[in-house]
Amino acid sequence: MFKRIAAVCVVSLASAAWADIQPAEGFKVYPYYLPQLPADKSGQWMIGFDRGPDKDLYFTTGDFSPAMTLWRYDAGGLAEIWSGPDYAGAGVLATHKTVYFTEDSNFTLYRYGTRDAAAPVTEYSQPFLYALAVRGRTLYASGLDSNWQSCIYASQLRPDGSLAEKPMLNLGVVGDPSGPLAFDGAGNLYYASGYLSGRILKYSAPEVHAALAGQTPLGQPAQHVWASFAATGLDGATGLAFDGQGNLVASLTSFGYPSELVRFGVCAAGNFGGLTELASSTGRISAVQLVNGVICAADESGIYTLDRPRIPGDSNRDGKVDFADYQVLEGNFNTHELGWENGDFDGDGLVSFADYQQLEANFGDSIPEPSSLPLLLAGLAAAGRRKMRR
Ligand SMILES: [Ca+2]
Ligand SMILES: [Ca+2]
Repeated sequence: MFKRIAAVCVVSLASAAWADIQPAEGFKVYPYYLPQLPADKSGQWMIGFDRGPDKDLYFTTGDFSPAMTLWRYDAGGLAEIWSGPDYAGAGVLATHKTVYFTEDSNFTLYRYGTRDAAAPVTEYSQPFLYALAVRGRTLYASGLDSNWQSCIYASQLRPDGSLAEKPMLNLGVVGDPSGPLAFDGAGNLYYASGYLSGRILKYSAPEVHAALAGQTPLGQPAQHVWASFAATGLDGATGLAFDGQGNLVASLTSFGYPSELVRFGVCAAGNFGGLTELASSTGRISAVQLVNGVICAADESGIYTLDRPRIPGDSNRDGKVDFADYQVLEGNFNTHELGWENGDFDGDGLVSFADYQQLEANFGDSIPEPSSLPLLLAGLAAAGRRKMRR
């Protein structure tokens, strides 16, 4: 039965062709990181990602041979951490000093200590773990029980990142096919169906605590429906994250593609406050994460951010390209820095001459130090040309 689900995924995803994400009116799509994988892995596409507290980016890629790879992108550039002959699972979670990721061939959860020299280790196995989330020192996962009912599982984390509870605690049946989960700042748990029902459930922080304490399981999904997105025509979600304003952003699909990125408004009282479409794709928008205050979403080709229109070169996003932006770029020049805010405007993970050219082309007239700027720009341009000739 598990193999059959994997086979459905194969059919569903294989025909989705690296499609562009199209922004909704008023928004634009910007590349956050489009990895250049080595030739022997270039056929793999992005599955999941997370950026840990140490700012390193971890992501998985995979294909249907099957093969999957865990990568890290940091100051040293792109590094392969682990690879195996497995279907990549949806879950990648970078937290504290530990990265967790899942594969969907044998439903294994791997643990990787980012400060250790050791390779990732098998931490836990249970059909069918789908999405991962962490709050405090507790790891949560959505998955199926032996009766094929979707449940929320949890385990305390030991100091070394290993799971204290194996099997993981079953916090209760949440009804809908397994989808992503996320916590708001107050510890309320939001859970989106993976397909079929098109709704998001909400369990309050006290309800989660009671379930963790073994008092009252979560359960009663019909009484916990927070929002429905059936009106979008899509019935499932693959990614869920809170944005910097406390609203919930989700990638929606009907088991593959097409897909949409939407924002569920959260009212002051915590109620659902309306749906805003951010982007759509004929392909598959999957993992969603808040990175440095900006919502990032992955499709097959890489990670993108959705934002109001920006001017290329405006690294601090104050609406003008000026000396402050130049200083950011200069400070990071020729380093492996991710993100527009660090001067990587084209999303190749390197602050380079190509980024400088975008800044130069849009350089505005509000320059705090007009006398010194042309010289600085000329110096940087020369440095860039020297680098390019090499
Ligand atoms: Ca600026
Ligand atoms: Ca760049």
